[in-house]
This record gives sequence, structure tokens and C-alpha cells, in this order.
Amino acid sequence: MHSDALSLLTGIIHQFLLYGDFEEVYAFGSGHINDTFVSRWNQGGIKVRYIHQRINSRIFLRPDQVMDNIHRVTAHIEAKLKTAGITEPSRRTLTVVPAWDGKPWVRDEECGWWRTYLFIENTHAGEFAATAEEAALLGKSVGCFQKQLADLPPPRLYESIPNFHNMETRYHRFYDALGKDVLNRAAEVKNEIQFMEENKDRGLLLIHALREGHIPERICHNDTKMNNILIDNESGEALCLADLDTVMPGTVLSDFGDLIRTVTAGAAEDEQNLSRVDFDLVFFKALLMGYLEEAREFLTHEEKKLLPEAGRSMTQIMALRFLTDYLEGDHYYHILRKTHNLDRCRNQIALMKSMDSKWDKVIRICGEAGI
Ligand code: ADP
Ligand code: GN1
Ligand code: MG
Repeated sequence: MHSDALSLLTGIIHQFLLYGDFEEVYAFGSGHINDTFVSRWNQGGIKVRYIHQRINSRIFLRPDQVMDNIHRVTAHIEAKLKTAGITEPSRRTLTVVPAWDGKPWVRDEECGWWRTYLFIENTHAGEFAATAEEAALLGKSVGCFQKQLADLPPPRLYESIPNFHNMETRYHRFYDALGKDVLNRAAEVKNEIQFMEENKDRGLLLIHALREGHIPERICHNDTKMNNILIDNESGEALCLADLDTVMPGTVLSDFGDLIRTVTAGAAEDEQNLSRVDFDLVFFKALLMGYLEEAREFLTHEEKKLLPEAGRSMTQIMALRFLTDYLEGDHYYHILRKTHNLDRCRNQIALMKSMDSKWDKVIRICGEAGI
């Protein structure tokens, strides 16, 4: 890290309510949105780590509202875990560490917004599931998170990104990018554009169901890709949902869908060798059963009917978002190569095609699960 950046970062970190001897700080994780760092401290002979993040305020226009949501949600879950006598609550939900002035953030001179969490030790987060048991535990963790938040007292959470999972507005933005075609990239992505056109109507099913009141609005995570779920290194249990920036009202189908998208793919979302992208039915079934263990009791009939569609739909929304970002000039997602967003789009389309080739079996599995 450049020495100016390091001293800025060290200065920020020391404004949080942390005790002990500061030892080091380094970049961490592979998230697309925020800048994430870890610091290590010696507290009376014990090494303790913290997560520090600069919230991406280009994307989250009201970081104060994001932190308000996160504070309410984590406090609610923590209280529930404690009341139920669950062990190690601080490993089962994020814990916000306030600044010395009592605020849940620190602002830097360039108007960046920083926050700090306890580091949840002895966990890992993967890009796709390794075993069916893992898939089931991931499904269960998301069902559990949604259940924990079902009785969050009012007021309604802020919408940290309005229309985040609204396929209709995502299509509008795509057409806008296509119309402007600022980098003359449209000609090169004709097949992908055509695929998006052909799948538009089916992709709108979820947002129409929500808007017309066929499925209810509920509090959901909205970013349940696998690498946002911390898995215990020893037990393999999916312990904690991280990355809470997008916790807000929406449909729980987005959460289940994003799990399907990432857990069952057999490859990372930017894998370029598309023959590795293969929708895994065994993982799908495990994920579904794990999720239903928690969610069966609160899902409506209509939500259950849409569960299989949710995976296809979330994969489609990501294909569309990656393609739009590629057309707009790669302003949203961190990229490591020129065609990174296009590679991601092609990968997601390959996953949709793989799902389609096995759709009859998806429907059979859902029937056997009683949904
Ligand atoms: P982004 O919004 O950029 O994706 P995340 O909040 O997801 O950032 O953080 C990046 C990664 O850091 C996550 O994918 C997760 O693996 C890890 N992580 C986040 N919070 C914690 C935490 N409190 N303890 C341990 N690891 C964490
Ligand atoms: C982003 O923040 P991260 O990397 O966990 C994105 C999600 C996408 C995901 C695709 C706020 O998630 O919506 O599904 O990339 N988050 C935001 O990998 O846009
Ligand atoms: Mg993340």
C-alpha cells in the first residue's frame, strides 16, 4: 500500500473505539463494491482483528441510512440470539464498532465514510459450494436470517439502493446504455443483447408478482452470493451473513435466487471456461431443502411456486447488470481485465442455459419437496 494511503487508513482506524497496540493493516476480501481492510491489534497479549470498510458512496448515496439499517438489523439479531441462549452471538451476526465520538462511522477528508466490524475469526467464504451438505447449510442460514428479521419493529428500513432488484428498471438502464454505446461495444455483444431481449418477459415475472401484491414485501439481505456468507472452518456451519449494505425491503425470492446463482454454478461468476459452468441439481436440491427447513413455515403458496424461477431470474439480472456495466464503460464493478464484465455476463448466460437444459428436473425436485 502507498505510504500516504497507509497513513490515511491508520489515522481513520485510530478514530474507532479500539483498545490495545496497533500492529498492522492490510487489504482484504474480493468484494466488488467497498474497500475492505483488516487491522490487527495486541490486546493484553491476545491478537484481535477488525474489519474496516470504506463504504462506496458512489453507489450508496446515503451511507448514514445504510448504517442506520445495519445498526437496527444487527442489534435485533443479536438480541434474539442472546434471548435464545445461542452460543457465540458475536460470530453469528456482524457487530458494528463505533467511533470514539459514538457515531457508527468515521468520515475522511475526501468525504469517504468508514465503518468497523468485529472480525469473525475461523471462518471462510467461498465462490461456489464444495459439497451438498454445505449447500444445505447455506440455504438454512439465509432462511434463518429472513426469519430473524420478520419481526423487526417499524419504521420500514431505508432503501439503500432504490429499485435494486427491479428487473424492469434494470432493462431501462440497459437500453439506455445500449442507445448511448459510449465505447462502441454494442456490435461486439450482439448475441448477448439478443439473449437479453429473448428472456425479458420471463425475467419480469418476479417484479410483477411483487408489484401486483401476489407476493409480499419482506426484509431481505439482497446480496446472498456465497462469498458474503461466513462458514465456520471447523463445523462447516454457515454462521453469519456479512455484507449488510443492501438489507432492505424486497422479496425473499431475491435472496434464495442469489444463493442458487452462486452455490450451484460449479464455477466462479467470472470463470471464462464456460464448460465449467454447470448447474448442479444435487446442490440445488440440498439448498432448497436447507432453505425450506427455516422458510417453509413463513413462505406463502405463491412465493413457494416462484422459488425455482428465482434462481434463473437473479442470474438474469446479474447477466444484465454486467452487460450494462460493460456497455457503460465499467464504472460499477471492480474489473481486473478489459473484458471482465463481459466475461461475467457470458458466464451468467451460460448458467441460465445450463438451468434451462435441466428445467424439467428442477420442477420435479420442487414437486418432491412439496412446493
Ligand atoms: P463488498 O461489499 O465489497 O462485497 P463485503 O462486506 O462483502 O464487501 O466484504 C468483503 C469480504 O470480506 C466478504 O466477502 C467476506 O468474505 C469478508 N468479511 C466481511 N465482513 C467480515 C467480518 N466481519 N469478518 C470476517 N470476514 C468478513
Ligand atoms: C456485488 O458487494 P458484493 O461484491 O458482495 C453487488 C451484488 C452482485 C454481486 C455480484 C451493492 O456484491 O448485487 O450480486 O456484486 N452488490 C451491489 O458478484 O451492487
Ligand atoms: Mg460482498
